[in-house]
Amino acid sequence: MKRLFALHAILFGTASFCFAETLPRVAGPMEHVGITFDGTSIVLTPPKATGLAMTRYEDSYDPPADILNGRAYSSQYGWLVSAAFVPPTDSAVWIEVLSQTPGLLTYEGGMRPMRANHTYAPVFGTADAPLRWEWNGLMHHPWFAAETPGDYAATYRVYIGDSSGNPRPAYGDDTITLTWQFVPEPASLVGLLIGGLLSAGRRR
Ligand SMILES: [Cu+2]
Repeated sequence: MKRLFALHAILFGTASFCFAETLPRVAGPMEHVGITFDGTSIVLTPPKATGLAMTRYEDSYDPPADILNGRAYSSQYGWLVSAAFVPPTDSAVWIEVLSQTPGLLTYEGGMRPMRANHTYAPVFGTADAPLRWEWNGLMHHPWFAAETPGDYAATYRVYIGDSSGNPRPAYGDDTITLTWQFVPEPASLVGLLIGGLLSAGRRR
């Protein structure tokens, strides 16, 4: 009887934890890629840290954030104005992925506290999304994710383009490479506990 009660307690604890955590987590400090325009060229400032951790949780999110379910992810990197500027007339700032590790997945985010309102739409080549993405000038933390443990990297070009994303060659661009590490986690504690209890029951 005691054993059964313990198992129920663990299952109940897990279920209530999952229901409470319906939004993706925002682990770690923000790491910004600074963006400005000096009148001639885009100028980027690298984030303070690189090789950021992607972490896989036992959470289950509701759509549209469910694209992160079962995957390791991070929203630490973000695009942010480093010095106020006005783009040239009839122009926009575009961010284009030039190369990336196969298996790196990216979804549209925004400001981290606003994550209940993010679209979680695929961007930067994920699920055949365009490689180019128009930046609206606000702080934007995309959701970077992966299914397989390993090292990940992506190189982006930030440039002045027209409303369709065609580069305007009169202006200079800048590039930045971001990196992540998805370190495999040990088997979940809850899974081990339940597995242990079940095998203990079978042994009887
Ligand atoms: Cu930020």
